[in-house]
Amino acid sequence: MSDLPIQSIKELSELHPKPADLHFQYGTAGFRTLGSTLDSVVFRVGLLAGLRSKKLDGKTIGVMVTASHNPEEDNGVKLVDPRGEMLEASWETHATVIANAPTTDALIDALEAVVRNAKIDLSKPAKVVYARDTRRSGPALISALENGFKALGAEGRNAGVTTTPILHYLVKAINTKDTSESYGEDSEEGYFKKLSQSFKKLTAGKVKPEPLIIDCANGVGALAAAKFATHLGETLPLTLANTAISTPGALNNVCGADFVKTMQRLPSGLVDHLKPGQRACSLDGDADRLMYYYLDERGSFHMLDGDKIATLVAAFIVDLVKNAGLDSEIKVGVVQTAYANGASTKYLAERLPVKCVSTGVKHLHHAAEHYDIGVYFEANGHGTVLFSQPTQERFANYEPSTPAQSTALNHLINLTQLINQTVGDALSDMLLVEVVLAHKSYTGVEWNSLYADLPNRLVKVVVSNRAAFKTEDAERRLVSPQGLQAKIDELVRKYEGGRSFVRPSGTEDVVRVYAEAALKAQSDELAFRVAGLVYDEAGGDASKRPK
Ligand code: G16
Repeated sequence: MSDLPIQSIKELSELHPKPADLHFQYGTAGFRTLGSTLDSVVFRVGLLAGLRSKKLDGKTIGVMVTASHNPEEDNGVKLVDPRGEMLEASWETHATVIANAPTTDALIDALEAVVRNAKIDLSKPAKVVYARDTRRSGPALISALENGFKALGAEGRNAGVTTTPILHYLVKAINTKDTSESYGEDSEEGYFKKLSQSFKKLTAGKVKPEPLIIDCANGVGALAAAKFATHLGETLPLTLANTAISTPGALNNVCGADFVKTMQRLPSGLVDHLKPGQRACSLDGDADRLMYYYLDERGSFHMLDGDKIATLVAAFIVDLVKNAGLDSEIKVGVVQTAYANGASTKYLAERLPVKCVSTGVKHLHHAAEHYDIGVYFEANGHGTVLFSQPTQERFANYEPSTPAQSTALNHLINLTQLINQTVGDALSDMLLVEVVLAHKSYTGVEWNSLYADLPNRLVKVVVSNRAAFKTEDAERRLVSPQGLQAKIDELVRKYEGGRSFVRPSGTEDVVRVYAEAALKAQSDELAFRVAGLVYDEAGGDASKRPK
């Protein structure tokens, strides 16, 4: 057994001291906070990524530097496990401990404890692939990360400025290279080729679609969408909006998927371009979330969110499985969170199994793995479809008995190539939606009419200590602060079709309040009254009391 390279860790750690007054937490999507405070955290994540790789026998680990939907001044860092999935939960604890070690000596002690507890063989190689989004704090953080690799002697591969889902793809492609489970060429180009070729196969013979407008949130999705536009050509004409990736202050500002979902209105930059009925969609800051929408003849805005995407896609896949003659052996299920609109859950549950889990892709992903085909989407547009390995093998060896079965089977096989199964991927999901719309000959209006959303409202409350908020039952009920849930229940009973829940965000320093009711005015009122309760209970910032 070799030892930790203590001298080089010490020397480089001194260049990245931990700010004394800050506590860091590996949350819903890794570490996220002001980019200017993250130097020590990212250096230490570099060390941890190396250890994680050694623990997994030298498999390549991913590191993504991004704060996704958060404001431009924020940044973040998260680790990706070898199959392209989020970091295993037990290592999130190691990450938090290591990030908070107050001194270099304490850091070495914490690293040694991880090596001991996780039984890591330090003689194994360490390999990491890493990337960042377009934030201005990114380059300096990447240097800190590289120092972490250097300190541990890990081999790093820089994937440059790219989307989070492409980084996840690369991790899986690298680790499955030259195996029977090969995920594709381990390059950005390989990703674009794989997805666009399967898209072309899936839409062959279909009517050429009207141009689709993409709001790129002034983020890294603009670069990836432009590459897709070249690969797809006339198969899917794309018009890109909000592509100002180097304009300070533009990222996610009055645009992007999170803005559209929260404000339920058009992002800036699209008003003059969108014709009635024309499809448009928004990506978020690292292109892992997708929101569709259109304007009707009267100019009213209609949003097609993650729930609508889950419904569209699940129904399409269920039909294909049935048409292929595989419905008795392959089961499709859907995973949602408490934010799923009640009308979507009702619609889905009448047709197939539906499970509700806590917020965070990692929770949805793991739950979806229990199905032969698991469709998971958060209402905020983050999601994908997983085909289990046995299901993919069944597709490969199944012999259809009719031409119709053969066509459906081919579509299913092509879908396994089109969909980025490692994580929610806005651009892959966008192509998936376009495939379904083309097959069904649906416009946005027809898609939207599958079910009518219950009016709903999402509100953020700034409180002095969001850690005081603890939940149970997949975040649908509060257990702390004591007594608050009973007050929420009492309020909810006064509203027809009322539903509301409160949970602390894992990516922003706020508590989130969600409310639904039969009428729009009521859902707004319920959300603000529950937010008022939260504020009163938790000593919120007086200037930010929800009104
Ligand atoms: C991240 C997570 C999502 C989660 C979202 C909001 O998204 O990956 O699963 O829904 O944060 O989480 P919270 O409500 O805890 O702040 P993204 O797009 O920012 O990476």
